[in-house]
Amino acid sequence: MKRLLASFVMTSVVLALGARAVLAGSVNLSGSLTPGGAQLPQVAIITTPNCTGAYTAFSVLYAVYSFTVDVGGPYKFTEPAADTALYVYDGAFDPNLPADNCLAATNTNPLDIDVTLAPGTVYRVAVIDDTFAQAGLAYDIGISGPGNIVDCAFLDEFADGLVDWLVVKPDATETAGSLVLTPATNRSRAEVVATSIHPGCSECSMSSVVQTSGGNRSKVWVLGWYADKKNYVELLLDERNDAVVLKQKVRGRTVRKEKASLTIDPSTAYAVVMGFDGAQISVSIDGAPLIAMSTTRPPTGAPGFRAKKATASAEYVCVN
Ligand SMILES: [Ca+2]
Ligand SMILES: [Ca+2]
Ligand SMILES: [Ca+2]
Repeated sequence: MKRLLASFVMTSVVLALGARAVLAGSVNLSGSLTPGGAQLPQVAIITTPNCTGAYTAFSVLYAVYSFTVDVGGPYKFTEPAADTALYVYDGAFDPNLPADNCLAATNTNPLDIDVTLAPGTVYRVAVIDDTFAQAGLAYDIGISGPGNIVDCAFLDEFADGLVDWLVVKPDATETAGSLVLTPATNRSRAEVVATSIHPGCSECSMSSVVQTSGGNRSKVWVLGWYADKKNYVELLLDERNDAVVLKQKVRGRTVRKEKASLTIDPSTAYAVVMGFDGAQISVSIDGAPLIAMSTTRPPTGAPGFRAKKATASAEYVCVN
């Protein structure tokens, strides 16, 4: 079969990602493009290492994944098949306009390209069947780099101005693309959890980029595995004391607790990744492993945030 003149992305079927290590600096996104599956109506032309901005009018099978990183730097993208092409997007991906937001692209097989990424952005990677035949193929996208990579089975970029998370305590808004928590009074907590739209998970990871206004007695928490008010995991970001404290709550009791020192500055973004691998709850901030807390009680639930005597904001939440 001939290859397309340009190359590109594949598609869809974002199911069944294999088992992955928690907080790993690499991830593999594997699957199959199958005739009858999702297609791009046109192909963004590639001159490795990027899109040219032009298109070829030809429908191709594709798959696309969203992911985040917690450390800035070069990340390697590989794909071993003979007839694939790959695109990396900085932000949103529009299947109808697959050259928009194209950050990097390659159709030189086997695919192997380095792309500079940073925390705070949700990236997409797309793969296409780069043949005229469109008979489908199996793909295995490898991504590796200096930070933790979380591909987003669940993603909220807080972009639509509507808070559809469960508001446990007001106030929560989506402002300028961020979730913002503003406790109503100096004594109260603002708290939101994703239980309204997330089914919960156990052996999973969550990534977010958060900041706190800080100040005396300020407390901001990233919540994980939130099942209900008595069963969850909380990570306290204590700006004043420059520490993080991880606790697991079961039936309202703290059953596990670990603390680590970390300089936390007000109004500064921190990339937080928490994961549970079946034995340990791990916490990494800006790519640095801070806590690995063993537990015999597997937590299950959804992500969330809480703030007290501080305004807190989160740029996104990505869970897998
Ligand atoms: Ca956002
Ligand atoms: Ca929203
Ligand atoms: Ca501080």
